[in-house]
Amino acid sequence: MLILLRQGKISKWFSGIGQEAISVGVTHALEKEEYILPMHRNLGVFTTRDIPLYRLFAQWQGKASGFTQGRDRSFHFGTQEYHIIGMISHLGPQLGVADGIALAHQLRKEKKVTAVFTGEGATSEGDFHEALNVAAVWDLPVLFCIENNGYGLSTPTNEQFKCEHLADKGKGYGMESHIVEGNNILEVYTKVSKLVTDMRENPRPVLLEFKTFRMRGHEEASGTKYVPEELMQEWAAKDPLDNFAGFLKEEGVLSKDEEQKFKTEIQQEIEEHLQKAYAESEIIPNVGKELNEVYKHVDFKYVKPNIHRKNIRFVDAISDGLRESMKKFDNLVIMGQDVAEYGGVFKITDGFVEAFGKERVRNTPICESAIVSAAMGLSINGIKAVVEMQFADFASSGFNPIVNYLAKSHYRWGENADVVIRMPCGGGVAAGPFHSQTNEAWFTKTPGLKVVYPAFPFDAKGLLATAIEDPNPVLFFEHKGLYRSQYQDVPVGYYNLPLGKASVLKEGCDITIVTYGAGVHWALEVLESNENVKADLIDLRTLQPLDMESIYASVRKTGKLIILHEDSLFGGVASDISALVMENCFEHLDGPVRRVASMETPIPFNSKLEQQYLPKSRFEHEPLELLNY
Ligand SMILES: Cc1ncc(C[n+]2csc(CCOP(=O)(O)OP(=O)(O)O)c2C)c(N)n1
Ligand SMILES: [Mg+2]
Repeated sequence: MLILLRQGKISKWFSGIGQEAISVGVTHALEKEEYILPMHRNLGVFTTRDIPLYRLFAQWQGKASGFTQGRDRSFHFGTQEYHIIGMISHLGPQLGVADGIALAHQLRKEKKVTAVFTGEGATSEGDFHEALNVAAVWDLPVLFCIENNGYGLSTPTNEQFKCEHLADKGKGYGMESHIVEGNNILEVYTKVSKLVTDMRENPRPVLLEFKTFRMRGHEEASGTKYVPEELMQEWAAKDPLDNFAGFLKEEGVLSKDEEQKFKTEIQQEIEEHLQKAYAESEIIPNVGKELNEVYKHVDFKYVKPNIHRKNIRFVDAISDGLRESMKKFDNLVIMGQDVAEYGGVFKITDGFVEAFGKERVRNTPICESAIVSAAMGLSINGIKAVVEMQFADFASSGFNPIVNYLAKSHYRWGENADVVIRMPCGGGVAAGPFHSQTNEAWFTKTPGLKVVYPAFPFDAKGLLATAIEDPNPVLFFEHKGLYRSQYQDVPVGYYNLPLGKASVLKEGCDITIVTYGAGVHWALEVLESNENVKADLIDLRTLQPLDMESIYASVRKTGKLIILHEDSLFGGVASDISALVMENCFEHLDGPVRRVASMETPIPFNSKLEQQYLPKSRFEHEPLELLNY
């Protein structure tokens, strides 16, 4: 690998030289169908699972036949074929994903262990703490493997954590933990084999700290100047390969000739597979292909609503929709803070534990990042998940796995994230800057996510069903102000509605008003008190995919457009709609496109300040002004 790297025949690669015994030993101790989640130094996991080398070379050369088709580099890929789930660069989320995979096994009553790796540096991330805590509380059979190799890039362990051994942290999580001599393959293999055999029968997480050393730089370009020479010598004497070979020779198991024969064979294998990878075809960029593979393809099958309807509130429609999906999909799990017996802070899952059991309606510790990661893991292992954010504001604590893991996995290596994140959002309830935001633009910006934002009970129920059916990650915004103020006759039983279709609530030839969420109700109010304004009122319902065709059609007719939203102005959805309309309908416009949105401040608590912040009052005169332009 070192030679190939220097020759420029493979791209960036992180050496595991000195640490091989851990990857190889752990992987050998697991069954082939048990998932392993490696890090950047774990080449031994991939080779021990017998992935043909040419496939690895093709990945590192960014070839079309690589695991990511040239879309991601180095070890950043997974493969269901080999039950290996590769990392994202952010390191920590892997640990929570392992929790989700293990939970899926546990729900199906399968006796399987999941192993996940981390460096000692990444144990400083909050994700490490969150994932261990969740695994402990839920008794998940996850083997957490810390490779303590002395450095995180250039930072030595004493600048990374204060405890003597990372294994000592196990106690704080109520978790069994052990220190393992990581450079001794026999010790690694025997200890791990014994442990996982027991964990399959007595499910529980176990924390292992493998003591080892990184003999090369973080990656080759960065070198090892900061490592004292004595340390290098000390650990060179403990080299796992030399020592194991020496041991086998002493025991009379391996002769010099045999050793040479193995080496020659492996060299030939490498050479042969390298040539094969070279022969693999190069990527030919194709815009359509790239765009098509961001999301898993969905064939929407319309389920017609029942004619029997009941007059219910928005909040009941969400609850009803969730309940119908729980009945339809027996592999659907709901996770969130206080969602079980308590029924969630908005009582949407009230009674769900009685109906579906505690296994499927799961209270979580307060750890959004680990739970979103766990939802990804559930999806990888065949379970659908709905995650309830207690308030949409708290999605920021799970932001990283949403925008980097859920959003990017399908594009990167074809793995979808069958996860819906419910987002109770919105202002007007005097709840201050952290319980009132409508943060959809954080997510509409990120390719790979779908974003739904209904304004009526009927739409909320039907779109939630579709969001849950959809195998892609969906952020589902529910405006808290609408929960108990909006009533509608909603069909009983299961039905769905397509994503990416706006609804035209009013038709008029003078002006187009585009909005969503609470904005729809503000616009309706204003139009009702201004009967001389003849407007098309478009409720977007979903923001990603976005129904631009309905907007263009209306603007071509009216020539005038106002976009209204509750989010603050800059970088909001209105800005993109405005730009797209200018680009595509310029000749049809008879006036400037107007964006009406909240002020550029955090959302304040005092209700007078809040009313000033929100765009409703500023919107009132907009239609007339534009009409008179
Ligand atoms: C969230 C995040 N911060 C920083 C980095 C940059 N980074 C990549 S690997 C690394 C060091 C990791 O150290 P450790 O966990 O000990 O693993 P090792 O490289 O020693 O195997 C750093 C700082 C990153 N990838 N992700
Ligand atoms: Mg390290």
